[in-house]
Amino acid sequence: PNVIIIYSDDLGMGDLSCYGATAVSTPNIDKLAANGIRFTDSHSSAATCTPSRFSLLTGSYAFRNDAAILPGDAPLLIRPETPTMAGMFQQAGYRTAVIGKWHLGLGDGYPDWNGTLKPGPLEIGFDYAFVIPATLDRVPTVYVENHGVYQLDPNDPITVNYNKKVGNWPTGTERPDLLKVNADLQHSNTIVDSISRIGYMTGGTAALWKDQEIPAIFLSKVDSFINRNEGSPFFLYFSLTDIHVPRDPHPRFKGATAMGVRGDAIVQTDWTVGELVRLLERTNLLENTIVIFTSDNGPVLDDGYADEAEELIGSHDPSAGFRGGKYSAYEAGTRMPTIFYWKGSVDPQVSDALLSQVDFYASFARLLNHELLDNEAPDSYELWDVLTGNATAGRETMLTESFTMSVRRGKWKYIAPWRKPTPAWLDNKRIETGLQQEAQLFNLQNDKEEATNLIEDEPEKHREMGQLLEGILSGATRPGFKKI
Ligand code: NG6
Ligand code: CA
Repeated sequence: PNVIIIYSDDLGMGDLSCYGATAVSTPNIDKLAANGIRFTDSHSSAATCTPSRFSLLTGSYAFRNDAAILPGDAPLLIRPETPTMAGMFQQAGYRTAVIGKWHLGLGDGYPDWNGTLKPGPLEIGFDYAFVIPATLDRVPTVYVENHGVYQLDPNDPITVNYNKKVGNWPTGTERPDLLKVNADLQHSNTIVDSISRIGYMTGGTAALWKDQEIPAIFLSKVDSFINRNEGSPFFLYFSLTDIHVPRDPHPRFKGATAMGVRGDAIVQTDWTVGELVRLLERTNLLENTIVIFTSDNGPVLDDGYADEAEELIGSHDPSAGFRGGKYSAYEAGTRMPTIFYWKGSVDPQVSDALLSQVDFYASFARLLNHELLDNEAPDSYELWDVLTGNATAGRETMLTESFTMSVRRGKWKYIAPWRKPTPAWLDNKRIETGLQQEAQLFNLQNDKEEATNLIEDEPEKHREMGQLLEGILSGATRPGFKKI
């Protein structure tokens, strides 16, 4: 079968109606859920984007590579010699593509925006790439197709700088009157498309993206990728930019919810999924295509722009009753909406199995009959039967990363102490990071809200969970893995 992983950005489990949302309706995603496996305890490897994406593609916990949120001008984080899930599909004869958000760095050293951006996705297993380099709120605000900036006019080269202003395009600090949405200081650098961003840029006018058009542009690239590869199976990592900030959905979604742009961006996400499914139907591929829908980290309301996400949230709970959200060590940081859809090939059900996105790698290896190399996918567990709803016992233990590290063993959850200062930009947000000087221990069985810290009451469990974490930190967890 073809395999598509739809990876949304900053979408919470509670943001979808199939997980209980009532203030927004997501019929297209709900349809996949109703006819597939809907997971309730499936996790990204981290509470932020870059580390989660690193883990998804490499089957490795992100700390093994020091993966943290990357600036928009970072070099490629995954070294070309690292085995990736895309590379595995490629070896199995699939055509592979990444379309959407990248945020794993480009190039060696400093990216050459006006030349060849290499190494990048094409050097780590993708046959085709059409990406935005980092995040919607970071410069350069251009698409990259394969090895170069898309639609760049060579007479109008791009300059990017994350430390000081370059060129004479106004910044949000200088010209707040030009903005469609106000932003905090970090997001008040160069203005592009009436939105100020993190970082400074100038040049590349013909290549600049228009925020409202991004989902349709991605879909058109998906359409041509699929049509180009008629006859051969494909693996598509479809990495949506919704619902990350700045949220500027297409005007057709304006007012689709009473929650402002954040709610409307959820509706746009659902539309994108619907369009993709219709494309698969049109091309007669739906029955032979596995579609996974999930997200990279938990939900956040105010992430730098005054877009009224907080003011208009009403009783909507993006964290679906769990504590925390994006950046947080608590459950909602990594507990992701996760749907496995394979028309006609799985028994629709809800699964409470514990699962991590690092497991997709080894699980698809099983599908492909690919025997993992000694140095491949160090933390990935083969859970194909769980993914497809043929088994209910998922992982027994799991690591998740925020700034600190957390481990699960069954329903027990341990959050390691954090004794360094919280980054200043995070400190002044109203975000429950879960970072505390002392360790925390919860029993999610009867305390899914992580309200009662049992660290004093359960010294034995404390020791056991601490040891579990030490063990994970000291080496790969996949049986059979050998470093070479
Ligand atoms: C943070 C940004 C935030 C967002 C995040 C990455 C500031 C103050 N905040 O540093 O806006 O871009 O990085 O989000 O700079 S993620 O989903 O890609 O991890
Ligand atoms: Ca994200």
